[in-house]
Amino acid sequence: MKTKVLSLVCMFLLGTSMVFAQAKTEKFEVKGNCGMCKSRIEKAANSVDGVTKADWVQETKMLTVAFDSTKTTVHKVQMAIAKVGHDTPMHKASDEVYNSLPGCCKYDRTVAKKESTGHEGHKH
Ligand SMILES: [Cu+2]
Repeated sequence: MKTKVLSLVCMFLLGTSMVFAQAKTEKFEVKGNCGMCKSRIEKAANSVDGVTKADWVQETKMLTVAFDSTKTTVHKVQMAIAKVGHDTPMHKASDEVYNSLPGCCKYDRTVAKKESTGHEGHKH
């Protein structure tokens, strides 16, 4: 009887912890240039369900985002930002969206070009 009550209490505790919102704050780099980028990035982040706060700092290119981890993930937030044209560590914006950005917003994109192997292998 006693163990039954205990297991019920355990189940109750597990259940409630899943219901309560899990506030989380993450910080990551988002490529951008100007104030227009700032509002675009923050708007994209805020459009994600579960995001409660988004703040991008132009000088450091760092976005601080607060969200409910039961509703969304950093992954989803970064995906939404990449969709509007800004590169994030996890997701890169497509060339198409990037090219459609206003001139001032075309941030420096250091494209890591894959070099074709120049080594032919020695012949004997
Ligand atoms: Cu801009």
